[in-house]
This record gives sequence, C-alpha cells and structure tokens, in this order.
Amino acid sequence: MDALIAAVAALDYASSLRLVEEALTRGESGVEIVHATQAGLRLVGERYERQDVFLSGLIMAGEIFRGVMELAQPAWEEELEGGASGLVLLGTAAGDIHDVGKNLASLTFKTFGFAVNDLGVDVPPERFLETARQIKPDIMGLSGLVTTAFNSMRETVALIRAHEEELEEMPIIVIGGATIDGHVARYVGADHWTNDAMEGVRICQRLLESRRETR
Ligand code: B12
Repeated sequence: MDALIAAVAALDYASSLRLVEEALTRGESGVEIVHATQAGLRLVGERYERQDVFLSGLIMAGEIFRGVMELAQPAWEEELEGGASGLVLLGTAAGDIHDVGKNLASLTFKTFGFAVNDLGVDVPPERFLETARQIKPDIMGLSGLVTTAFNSMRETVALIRAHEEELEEMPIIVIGGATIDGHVARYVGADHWTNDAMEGVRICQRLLESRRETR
C-alpha cells in the first residue's frame, strides 16, 4: 500500500494500476486500495500547493483514481454490506467541479441500499431546493472541495432550511470532501460532515434508524 501511495503521488499511472492489479491478485482489500489511492491524491494536492505539479497533475490524479476504481470496484463493493435504505439527494455545490469523491460517495450509498438522485457538479442552491421539493429526500449530501464552494453550500443549506415546511420532513444534511472539517460544517450549517464516504453512509444509516424508531 505504501508503494501504491508513492506511485499515485508521483502521478505514475502505469505503476499505480500495476500495483493495484498485483494487490488484487494477492487478495488484498479493495477498501484499503481505495484508501491508499486517496492518500496518494492528498499528496498530489500538497505537491500542487507547493507548485511542484500544476493543473495537468490534478487532472492526471483524477484519471488515476478512475483507473484504480475500474479495477478495484468489484472487490470494494463485495466488502461493503447492504443495509438500511433511504433516498439521497446528492450533488457538488455551485462553483465546484470536483466529482471523483461525489461519485464514490454515490456508489457507496447505492452499495449500502440507498437510492441516489445525483444532480452532478456545480449545482446551484435553487436546483437542490427544486429537486428536494419534488423527491422529498431523507438525506441531502453536498460535496465540495474548493473554498469558494463553502459559500454556495451555506446558501444551499439556508435555502433548504427556509423551505422546511414544503419538504414533509427536514432531510439530514451531510457535507463531504477532502477539504471539509468541523469548522466548515458549522459555517455551512450542515448536520454532519465527513472525509470518508463509508463513514458518511454509516452516519446516515444511524440517524435514519433513530429517526424511524422515534416515529
Ligand atoms: C483530482 C483533483 C482535481 C481534478 C478533479 C477531477 C474530478 N473530475 O473530480 C481537477 C483537475 C478537475 C481539479 C480542478 C481544480 N482543483 Co482540484 N484537486 C484534485 C485532488 C488532487 C484530488 C481530489 C479527489 O478526487 N480526491 C479523491 C476523492 C475520492 O476524495 P474526496 O473528494 O475527499 O472524496 C471522499 C470523501 O471526502 C467523501 N465525500 C466526498 N464528497 C462527499 C459527499 C457526501 C455527501 C459524502 C457523504 C461523502 C463525500 O467520499 C469520498 C470517498 O471517501 C485534490 C487534492 C486533495 N487533497 O484531495 C485537489 C484540490 C481539491 N483541488 C484544488 C484546486 C485549487 C483546484 C482548482 C481551483 C485548480 C485551478 N487552478 O483551476 C480547480 C477547481 C475548479 C473548480 N471550480 O472546481 C485544491 C482546493 C484548495 C481549496 N481549499 O480551495 C486541492 C485541495 C489541491 C490543493 N491542495 O491545493 N482538481
């Protein structure tokens, strides 16, 4: 896994995929492979901050992640269990086009038995509200990695909360993304935050179960 992290951080597409193939052949965990790839991507992000790689490096990092998922997805899905169901309205907030994490979150929710309505990237607050009115989701999941998206996430959450009476029940609002932390969650007004899709799904399962029990 250390070699995989280093290969991803070095943006070495061929070695990254070869290491993933070898790990899968040895029967290693799909979940661990995805985590290691994510760790490599964080290092690419740091290289970008140091201007050691440029935008093309970030693009390559995204492509490596896609390639790894193509190989590791079957093993990864097999390790996750199905469970509680619910409806998730998901999207990357306005001003942000990162979708690798959102797509993985979508896949994780689906693997755990949730239905997902994915609005894509750069989604304006009004579009979230309009869709929430139509489908009445249990969970609203906002993804965002660039700082500018934190403002649009905040606007989206405020808009949804201001229209609560039209939504039968207020959806649980969860935000996610590599750059999200507790400060951002408080600023945005989200109920929960996560940097890990699986943890996000577990939080949602727990909250939905306790909501159903109190009904
Ligand atoms: C790949 C990448 C890109 C690719 C994205 C490709 C794509 N289709 O998504 C491209 C090249 C397009 C890109 C563009 C830019 N990027 Co970029 N990018 C990255 C990089 C290297 C990896 C992101 C990634 O895919 N990670 C892998 C995924 C799987 O991880 P994740 O997003 O965290 O998702 C996981 C969890 O967080 C969670 N999750 C995510 N969303 C959600 C939602 C819910 C509801 C739940 C439950 C869970 C969840 O689930 C996932 C699995 O566990 C990051 C570095 C980093 N630290 O992550 C920079 C980074 C995010 N980018 C950055 C920047 C600056 C940019 C640009 C502005 C660069 C530019 N000058 O144009 C543009 C943004 C344009 C815009 N308006 O959006 C900065 C952001 C800094 C900041 N705080 O604002 C970072 C942090 C790099 C850095 N350190 O400087 N980028």
